[in-house]
Amino acid sequence: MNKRISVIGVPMDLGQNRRGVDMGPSAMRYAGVIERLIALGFDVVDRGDIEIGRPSKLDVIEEGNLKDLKVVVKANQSLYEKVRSVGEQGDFPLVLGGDHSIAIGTLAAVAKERENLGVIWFDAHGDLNTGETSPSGNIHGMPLAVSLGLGHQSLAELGGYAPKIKPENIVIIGARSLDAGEKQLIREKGMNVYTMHEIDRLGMTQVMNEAIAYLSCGTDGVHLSVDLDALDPQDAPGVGTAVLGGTSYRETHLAMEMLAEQNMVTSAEFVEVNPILDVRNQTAVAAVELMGSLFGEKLL
Ligand code: B3U
Ligand code: MN
Ligand code: MN
Repeated sequence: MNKRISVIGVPMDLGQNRRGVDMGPSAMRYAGVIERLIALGFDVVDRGDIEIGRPSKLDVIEEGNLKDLKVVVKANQSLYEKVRSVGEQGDFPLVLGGDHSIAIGTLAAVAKERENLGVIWFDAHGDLNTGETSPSGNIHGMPLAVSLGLGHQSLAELGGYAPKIKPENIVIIGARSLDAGEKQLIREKGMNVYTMHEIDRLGMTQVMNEAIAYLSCGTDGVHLSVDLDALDPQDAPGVGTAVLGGTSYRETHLAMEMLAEQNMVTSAEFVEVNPILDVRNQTAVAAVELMGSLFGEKLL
């Protein structure tokens, strides 16, 4: 793993309906993310926050089932440029959200110079909707579909190319709330999804062993995207769309620890921390602790 980590905050809350997730980057900084990574021996540069615009009323009328499309595209364009520039300097990009719509910009940047980027997507959801299949019109439910080249052109072609990712290079872990259109897309593309059913049956160790073995062949980098709603709401209550029956605090740490041992992750983002819905910053603290494990923190 690179010795220098560039931390980029994205105070985005327009990819979904609940305000507050824009405070995620502050909450994770307050929970000590920078100090924690420095203590692990990394050179850490805090690049500050991406600027997020405010939507005009017209945007909603113009774009149908894609809420706040223009502002989401604009912020993702800025994020894309920022992640590209730190990547070109050889830094490890660590992006703090913000809602999951920001993965559109992160992925556009980290996939740009890679033919076969692998993606590990921890999430209760598939984030595989398009404007046509989305029940909500919320863009945070669409970033994986966008990275496959699906959906509105201004999203899919961000960074000037599409698709970003091949469906066979994606592994989704923790899913338990998939919409009809998402299930259909998963079947059509034969995508690798470890739902909570597989995690219950196989255990996190086997799930991660399989995911790691699978992505070790043929990928030229791995992006890790952690939506805190993958965790059970007991362990991560501060998220906008909590779904019962998620991964436990320890299971999720184990997953991060196993990734750290492999030294295979080349970029990461932690998203959907909503301090307004949180309990004493517990979810932001959990996110920062998970980052500790991902970057090699050991219990002993
Ligand atoms: N699949 C639903 C709900 C959802 C997606 N991502 C989150 N919630 N966090 C949708 O709106 O696309
Ligand atoms: Mn998500
Ligand atoms: Mn989710």
